[in-house]
Amino acid sequence: MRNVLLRNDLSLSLKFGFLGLGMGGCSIAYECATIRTQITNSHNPYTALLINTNEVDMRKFKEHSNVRKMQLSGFEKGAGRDIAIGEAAFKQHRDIIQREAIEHFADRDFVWVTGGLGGGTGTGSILEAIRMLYANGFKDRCGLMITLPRDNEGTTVIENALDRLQMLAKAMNNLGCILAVDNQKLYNDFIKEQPQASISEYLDYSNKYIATALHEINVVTASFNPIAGYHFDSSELLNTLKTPGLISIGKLEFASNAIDTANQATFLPDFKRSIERGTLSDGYNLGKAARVAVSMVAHPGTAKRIFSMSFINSIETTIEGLSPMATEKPVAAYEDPKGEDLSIYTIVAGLGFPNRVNQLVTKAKEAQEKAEDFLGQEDSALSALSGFTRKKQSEQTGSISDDPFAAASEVASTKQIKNDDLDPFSILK
Ligand SMILES: Nc1nc2c(ncn2[C@@H]2O[C@H](COP(=O)(O)OP(=O)(O)OP(=O)(O)O)[C@@H](O)[C@H]2O)c(=O)[nH]1
Ligand SMILES: [Mg+2]
Repeated sequence: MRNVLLRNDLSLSLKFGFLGLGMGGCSIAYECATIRTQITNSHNPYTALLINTNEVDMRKFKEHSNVRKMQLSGFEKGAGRDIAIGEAAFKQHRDIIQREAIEHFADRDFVWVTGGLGGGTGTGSILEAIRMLYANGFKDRCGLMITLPRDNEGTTVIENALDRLQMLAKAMNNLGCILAVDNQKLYNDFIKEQPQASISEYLDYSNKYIATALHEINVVTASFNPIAGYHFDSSELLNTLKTPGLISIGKLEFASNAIDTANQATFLPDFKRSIERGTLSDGYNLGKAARVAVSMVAHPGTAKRIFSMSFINSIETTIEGLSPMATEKPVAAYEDPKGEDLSIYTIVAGLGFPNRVNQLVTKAKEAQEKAEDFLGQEDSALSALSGFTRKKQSEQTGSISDDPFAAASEVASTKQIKNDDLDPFSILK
């Protein structure tokens, strides 16, 4: 499904709102809210409320009618990666944030609480933000979008993220979906394509990528007539987003002439991989999934050829094999009169945390062990130092008679020692 943003013949399933928290959360929310479509009366389909402590960071977001910015006064310098400060900042301003959220999200079908895990503001305020929305009528229409840090962001960032992930893990059965964006995965993909690019270019790319992925899922479920099988419609998309647990989205595009329906190898392995690899994160135990939905879109000519019963059946059988526990697994096929290729979108809901979280736990443990080793080394150096007594210089130099200048240097060094006696740390100079 190409040129989604340039077409005026598409519709949207759900009105999304984005409550951006901290720099990462605000950047993603802003990118989503600044999506512009050509759809009449939906040129600005999404809404964002951006909450941050840091005043300077807020300036990068331009004014838009559908974006509201709130800087938490008293915390202008940021939370400095301190979760407690981020949480305190949100709590202190909770009433006003609540008022703004109710006002801005009143007509929203679903609100994404969006935060980059690892810092102070977003990470610290995420639980409070969910509590606030739950207490104000958003219980059945909100979920979370969180980023997981990269390996090289340092121990504080990883530990902050794990701290809140532990709490989310305990509460997740009572929450809506959690969409995890694995920054390391997106970074690895990006660096392969653009090895010379900067981190800020990567972040920019990742935010656009996230916004587009979500928007496409929202469009594909509302824009076309189903031609075979089932229709995964807007209300089912909403039910899927309400499903507790992690959610993974996948996307696959084929040149339509690349597929031979009589030869499964031309499409089935790629289809399976696109679910396993996920667009934003991967490494899920798909066997645990509670729901899987597949939406396939193709040009009418291609659709007639490809969407045969046996093709749909092979897709259904693949899903059954991957996620046998899923209670709903619609496979929908659509004709797009303006489509050129075959696009397949999947959503898998009700999952546990991805393997990336295990990797972060291992990373944090390794860092702790390294720190202990390092401190151990320091201790042994200190005790070695305290047990060290400097020999007299004459003893160190060995046989004096071998050195014709020994007498002269002995006089000089004696003078030196006398002067240095004034400074207790002179031995270390
Ligand atoms: N995908 C993506 N991730 C981001 C972006 N900015 C930050 N992150 C991630 O989010 C994590 C938290 O960083 P920030 O959002 O800057 O932190 P904060 O919530 O503002 O917290 P403080 O600055 O400590 O108050 C980082 O460790 C990154 O992994 C972004 O623009 N896009
Ligand atoms: Mg910040």
